[in-house]
Amino acid sequence: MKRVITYGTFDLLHYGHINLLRRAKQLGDYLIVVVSSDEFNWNEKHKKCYFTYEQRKALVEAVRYVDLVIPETSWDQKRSDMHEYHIDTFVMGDDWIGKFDFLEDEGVEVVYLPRTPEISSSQIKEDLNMQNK
Ligand code: C2G
Repeated sequence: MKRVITYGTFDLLHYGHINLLRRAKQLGDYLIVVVSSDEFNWNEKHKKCYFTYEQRKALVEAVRYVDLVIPETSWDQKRSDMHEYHIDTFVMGDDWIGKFDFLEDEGVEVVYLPRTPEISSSQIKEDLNMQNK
């Protein structure tokens, strides 16, 4: 059983996220999604999420490609996650290209997939703000 993992905030879940999750699942048989906690988002990514971690977790869990959702609480958990969850392939959108190549040292394949253009959680917020003006 080939095990794939990916990380993200997944706020305001949209078709760009779904495109990523579908392609990640196509790389294996079991997909683990590590969703950033509220504290991690605020302290480390300076992102204020619209949905809480629990709400974002429930949305991602509802996606047919996803087999398990766990919390991301630190930038440093990736190395141990690869071993704890017996990961074969690590996947991220190519806005992160090169940033996680070090995980190859842990014996995993590192794959960067093209992002879906034009859509992002921040773009959605911006567009909604404009409409309310
Ligand atoms: N994504 C995508 N296309 C978009 C938007 C996002 O392919 N239009 C991908 C991103 O490249 C990422 C995943 O969807 O692989 C989740 O995106 P975010 O929720 O923005 O996650 P991010 O803030 O990049 O957090 O430790 C890694 C971080 O947790 C990644």
